[in-house]
Amino acid sequence: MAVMTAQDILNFALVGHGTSGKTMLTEAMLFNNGAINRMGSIEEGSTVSDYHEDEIERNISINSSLLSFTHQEKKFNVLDTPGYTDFYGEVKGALRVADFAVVVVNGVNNIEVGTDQVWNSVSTYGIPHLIVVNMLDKENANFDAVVDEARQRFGPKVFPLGLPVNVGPGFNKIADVLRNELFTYEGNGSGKAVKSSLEGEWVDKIGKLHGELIELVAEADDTLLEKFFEKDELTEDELRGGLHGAFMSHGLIPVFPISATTNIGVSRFMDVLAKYGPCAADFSQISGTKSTSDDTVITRDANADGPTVALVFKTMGEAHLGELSFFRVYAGSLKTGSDIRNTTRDRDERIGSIYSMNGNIRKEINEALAGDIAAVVKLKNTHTGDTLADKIEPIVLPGLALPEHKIRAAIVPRAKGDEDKLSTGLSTLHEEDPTFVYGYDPELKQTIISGQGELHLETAVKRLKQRFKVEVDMVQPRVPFRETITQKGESKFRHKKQSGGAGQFAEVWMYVEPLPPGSGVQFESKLHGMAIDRVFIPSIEKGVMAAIEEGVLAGYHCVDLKAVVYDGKQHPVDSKDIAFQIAGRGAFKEAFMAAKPKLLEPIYQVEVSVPEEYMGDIMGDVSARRGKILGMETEGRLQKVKAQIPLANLDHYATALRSMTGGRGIHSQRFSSYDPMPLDVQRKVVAEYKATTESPAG
Ligand SMILES: Nc1nc2c(ncn2[C@@H]2O[C@H](COP(=O)(O)OP(=O)(O)OP(=O)(O)O)[C@@H](O)[C@H]2O)c(=O)[nH]1
Ligand SMILES: [Mg+2]
Repeated sequence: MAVMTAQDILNFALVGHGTSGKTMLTEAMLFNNGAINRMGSIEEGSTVSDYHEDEIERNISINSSLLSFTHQEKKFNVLDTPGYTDFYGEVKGALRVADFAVVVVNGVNNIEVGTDQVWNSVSTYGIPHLIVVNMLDKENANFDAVVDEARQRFGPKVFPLGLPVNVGPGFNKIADVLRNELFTYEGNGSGKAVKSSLEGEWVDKIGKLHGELIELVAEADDTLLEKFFEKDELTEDELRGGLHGAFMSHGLIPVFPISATTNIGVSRFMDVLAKYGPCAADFSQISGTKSTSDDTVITRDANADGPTVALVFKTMGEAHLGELSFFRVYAGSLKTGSDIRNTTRDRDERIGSIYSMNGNIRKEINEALAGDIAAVVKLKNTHTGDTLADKIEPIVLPGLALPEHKIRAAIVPRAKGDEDKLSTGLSTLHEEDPTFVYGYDPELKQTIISGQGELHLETAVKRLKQRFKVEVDMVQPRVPFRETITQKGESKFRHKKQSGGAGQFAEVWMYVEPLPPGSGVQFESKLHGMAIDRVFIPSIEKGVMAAIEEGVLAGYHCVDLKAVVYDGKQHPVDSKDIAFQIAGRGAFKEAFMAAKPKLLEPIYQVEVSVPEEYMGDIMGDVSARRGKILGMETEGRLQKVKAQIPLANLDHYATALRSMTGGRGIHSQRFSSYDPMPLDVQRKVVAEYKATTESPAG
């Protein structure tokens, strides 16, 4: 493949709801282009894009893949992203570097919750986008219904560039709005079509749409609009000239009818993109900050001659090759053997072999120019989201906007002595995929991993085993309940040990009182007389703090209270540090129990989006989880429910939602507050704690 410049490079991401046919669309594109001589299939695990073992096993995309090929002298860099929401970080990474997005919609299921989700992300990035309606060879496919729904949801600029003819198993023709012609496909999967004149009802139907398209394109450009007002039409050349601009300015959101598996409409889609699609050179400026510590914004021309700027949007460990960093060059070029600065981490890097990628088919290239997307092998200090830039003119590009975590689990290594391997494995996985997060939680005393869903975490655990040779079990993380008090409580606690050996004596008089929520804990000494020597105050405090960490009622941290020591007693010989620590701890516990203690539990704010028909199930489930509905909103065919649910009852929510809705619901969750636990639940938690701490009777 010749080195291509930005005018000839198209960078786009395929995004959409799970199993809408993104990967099969890439397969058809590769076939039409001659990169492969037979289309693979998802069921046989033989596609170019879904080549990883876990993808083949589950018949879904898990990683975004880069597929690069030339079509009509343009280089297509296609990022095929997973639709399964557990891997949404991959979508965000791809959209960060794509110049436009192709939203793939299942022609039977219409706009789904995942379509909405990607649409929101695409809008946030502000990049041009188009819609591909797939699966039109299926019995119940309905192209018009998708266009109607998409218009309602995403606005009047949504416009079909072709209408499918013979939708259903016989789908073989497309009436083309741009050319006013009929494309008849051979019907043997070859992707080839012959053009002919439109006939019958299609003449008027397409003629009318052609007229509307002219208006839409004219509206997107002031000079064209003037011409349109003068003559009440545009020439075909003017229409074509305006198409690219309309697409770029979001004045036109084209819709293409296709069937990926039978390869209908795909070649026409590719041709239109090659001719009118945004190319990398259309995005002529980049901006970032001076450095990670200096957020002065700088803007640069994105051309191949200037200093190099590139962004790593994905890192992946590949068998037999090690880590590959996928990058997009924005300015200058990245060359094998050159030195570059990782400006995000202030480290130097030497660029090794660079590959143009087609799934796992790699072609070594020595250089990637501004506008291109490729992969480089083994960068020592560079992780996903980092900027690589020339030392002479450093710049830090915005990193990836990552989704919030949706699920947590605790992990326990199966074998002792695996701690080092585990921590290397965890940190590598996090560096590759920043949506996978880990850490030791001192409050829970567990190593916690978090991510986007159960499958995301399972995939990580599997990679730990396969790549880092460490096996772990995933267990439920403890829930960080908290303990607090509701009124003042007092105690006078004496610790005395005067039999055998050195004696111990300390007496602490203390009271505790509640503080407002969120205040944490305070310790204060209000000693008036000389009953206790001041040197023992830190000992008492240490004892109190130990009790606060250990918990009193059920073994959880105590919060929102003040402990005050105001008097006590001591012994001239037997009073010492340890004695006052013990007395401080005892006094606190007694005072705490006298202060009507209660348990608090973490409450999460949960937002669920589902098609209307699942609302009943969702609401029932929320209340079964002791949740409260806060509100509901309609978003097109979807309903968005806001609720508060205790973390203790949020186990496996993503999975439960998936099974309640057949994968048609998504949710997000985030910590909201600590609330008092209902008494019956509290009794249970306290009883469980007692059962584990008290020795069995007898
Ligand atoms: N009949 C029919 N089936 C299709 C078509 N496109 C894809 N499929 C099937 O739909 C299923 C999902 O296709 P994929 O290409 O994996 O869809 P995807 O959007 O890449 O899925 P994820 O990446 O997992 O989100 C597979 O069984 C495909 O064979 C189509 O045009 N017609
Ligand atoms: Mg896929």
